[in-house]
Amino acid sequence: EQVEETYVMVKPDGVQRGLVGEVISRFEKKGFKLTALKLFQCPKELAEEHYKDLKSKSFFPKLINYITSGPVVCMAWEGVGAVASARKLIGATNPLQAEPGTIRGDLAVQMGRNVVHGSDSPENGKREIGWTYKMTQDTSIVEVPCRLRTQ
Ligand code: YYY
Ligand code: MG
Repeated sequence: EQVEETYVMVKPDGVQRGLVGEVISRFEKKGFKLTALKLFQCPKELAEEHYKDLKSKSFFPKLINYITSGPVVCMAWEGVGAVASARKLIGATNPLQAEPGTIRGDLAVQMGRNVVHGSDSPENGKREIGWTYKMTQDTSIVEVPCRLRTQ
């Protein structure tokens, strides 16, 4: 096992439900190191790029709609075997099949509202972290408001 970085994103439902701290806490307690964090409204083009492998799926339009529906919290976590370990902490894609003790197993019921994303390979980890840096450095996109409504 080697030191890797993985991309973890609290999806809009997780942010709205106030689960950002819960997600961060689980990764901190596991022992990974937080190396980047950003509250970010994902533009449609980036969402489509992020999920491009799923483009042919019937749920793709809904997925893009969901992921762009509100601010997300983008993070990079570093550690030994961080990519696979993060996937274990997150749990199965379908929260009803995710084991208790995992984020999705404990905190979600719907596939289309499964709280969190985690990279599925070290290569994708690098790629996904890279997009966030690139997009957040693009001044035209930094202007996108991502302040949460309070009521
Ligand atoms: O990596 P992971 O998030 O666990 O699953 P993916 O197969 O990459 O799918 C991405 C995303 O798409 C998933 O988190 C929920 C959604 N989705 C869905 O709404 N319906 C499906 N049948 C499969 C995935
Ligand atoms: Mg995936």
